[in-house]
Amino acid sequence: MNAAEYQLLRVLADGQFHSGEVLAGQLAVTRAAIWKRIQKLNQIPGIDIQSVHGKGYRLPTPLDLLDADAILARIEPSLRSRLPQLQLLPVVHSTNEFLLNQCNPVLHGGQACVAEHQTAGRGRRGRQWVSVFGKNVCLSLAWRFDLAMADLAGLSIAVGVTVARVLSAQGLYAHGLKWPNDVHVQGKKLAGILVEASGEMEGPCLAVLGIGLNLQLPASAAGDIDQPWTDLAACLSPLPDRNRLVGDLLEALLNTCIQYQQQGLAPFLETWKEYDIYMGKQVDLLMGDNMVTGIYAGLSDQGGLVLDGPGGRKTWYSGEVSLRGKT
Ligand code: BT5
Repeated sequence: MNAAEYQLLRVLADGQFHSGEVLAGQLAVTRAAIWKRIQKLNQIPGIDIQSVHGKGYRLPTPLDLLDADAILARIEPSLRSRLPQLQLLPVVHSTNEFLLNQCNPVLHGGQACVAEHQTAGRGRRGRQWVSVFGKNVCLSLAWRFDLAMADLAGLSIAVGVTVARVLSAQGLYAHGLKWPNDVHVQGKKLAGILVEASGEMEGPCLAVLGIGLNLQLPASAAGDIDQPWTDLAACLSPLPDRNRLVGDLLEALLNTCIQYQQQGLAPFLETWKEYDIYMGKQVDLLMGDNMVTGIYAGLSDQGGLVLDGPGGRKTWYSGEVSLRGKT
């Protein structure tokens, strides 16, 4: 989506009718140019601008588009200096990929990027993260840690705790955390976290913390999701303002990075327990073609999964966990 199309969408975001003539005057182009832009916009998943003879164009429901001022207004002023760059992108492959490629290595503090839509949003191990335009949170924060690469192993646990706390502060109470990086509501995935790091083995390291959170995900767009999923619209009313939510997540993430640099994972582990959905349950842990079964006994100090299995207690650092008998 180019800047002119995004500008047109901003006018239409109110969900009201706008005639082609008025739009053309407002944006100083021809009516034909407006029509062309509408056709382009309608090719993007989640955008469905209607055209009604004699009335004009409108979106069937208003869009809560991203707004940098509204996002930054949620971040405590003393923390804002730790975020020298916040970029809003209408459409990008992946906010994590964007920051990994663009991140300024000498910048002090964090660089964040939020997108209206990702065309190649990514999960772990090449999996896909699905989103539609303007109705989800696709947020990444890049942060330079003066820590060895191995010390970042628990970062996605800390980020999970951070997201869970922010959601609690919005009034959600039914959510929990599934090791290593999912936020679930009643067995359905609401949000996912992807931490990607690069740097020297002994540090410093650049970590990009990515959060994908469904606000309103239409079922028509979710066909590629191969597990139960949900969105905030299904479990929280009223739905939080999207910019405020992004601002709150960013503020919390900045605090998490600062705390993790100083204290590591330890302060987050206690809170993880409050949200842990599998504690004491019999689970399967799938690692490629191998599966181990045991009683889920919480997390190790490094954020690994502790399982009490037939061979005794063991800690695992990768794999997909599910309740026994469910995939
Ligand atoms: C994750 O991976 O859950 C990490 C997702 C991180 C997405 C954010 S968005 C901002 C930043 N930029 C990126 O490119 N990525 C990050 P994983 O645990 O591997 O889970 C992936 C699986 O979740 C998929 O295989 C689907 O089964 C499921 N899934 C995909 N999209 C979903 C959605 N919108 N809601 C719920 N589940 C989804």
